[in-house]
Amino acid sequence: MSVAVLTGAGVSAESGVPTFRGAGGLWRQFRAEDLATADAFRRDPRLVWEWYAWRREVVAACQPNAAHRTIAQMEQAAPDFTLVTQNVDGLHERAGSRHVLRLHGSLWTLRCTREGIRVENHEVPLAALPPRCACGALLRPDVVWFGESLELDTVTAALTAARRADLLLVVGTSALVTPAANLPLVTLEHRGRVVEFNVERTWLSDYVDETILGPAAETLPQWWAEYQSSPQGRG
Ligand code: BV8
Repeated sequence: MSVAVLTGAGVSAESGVPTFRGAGGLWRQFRAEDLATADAFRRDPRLVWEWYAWRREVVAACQPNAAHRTIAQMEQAAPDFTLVTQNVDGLHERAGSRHVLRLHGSLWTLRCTREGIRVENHEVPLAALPPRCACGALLRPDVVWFGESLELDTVTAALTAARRADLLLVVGTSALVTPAANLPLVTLEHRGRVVEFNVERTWLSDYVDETILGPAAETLPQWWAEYQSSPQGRG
């Protein structure tokens, strides 16, 4: 039984991390699409870094919630399990998930714009804004911006997991950003079962096998407990 989970910003909502498109998804009246681009960074690296520095401070004060913890328990229980996340907040790792396919990178890694080298950095607040590499070049957040391609090996692994999944759980995503939003369709195309967890219906709801409405920190632990005591889960 191959199980995969795809998460979006909604899985971190109850930890206090603002989602992108729901209430609170704005920062100084900017939309993510305005700031999460290479052009915005070229035009005003300080403004873009102020947004990321603010997000790092918000996330550093948040704790993983019961949905993150349930997904970490699933990884321990299911021999064939893959977690794919669109999130960059690192809360899955802090909840104990050990293998995380991070489609869009991480707030906690910086990348030199000249040499391309990556450095882990958990300074809150950042020592300098914008931060610079020892070589003098600007450091950028090591995230995938709109219009940038995802890391090929990460996307390939995520597509393979979606293709092989007998069961895919889609947790807290508006499914508006591609290629992540295509993963559930790959599972459906390969006759896997897809269960969506969200507080509202999305365009995916018409295609998936089941949509469970409610906050993921409540619905996912409840679903997991019922699944574990079902014949399927005990098998
Ligand atoms: C690519 C990292 C090839 C940065 C992010 C036109 C021009 C150029 C490109 C495009 C275009 N049209 C389409 C594209 C492709 C584009 C795209 O999809 N754009 C969208 C906006 C239409 N994609 C890309 O550019 C990708 N690259 O395709 O490369 C290419 C190259 C060049 C040109 C074309 C193609 C790169 C996409 C990666 C962008 N980076 N993040 C950062 O974080 O700063 S995306 C960003 O959105 C986050 O990663 C976020 O996770 C992601 C998706 O959003 P969600 O996670 O779904 O969050 P959202 O707020 O939307 O929804 C939250 C959901 O949770 C809601 O449904 C809500 O109801 C629910 N919820 C709330 N509370 C709860 C809950 N659910 C459960 N419980 C709760 N308590």
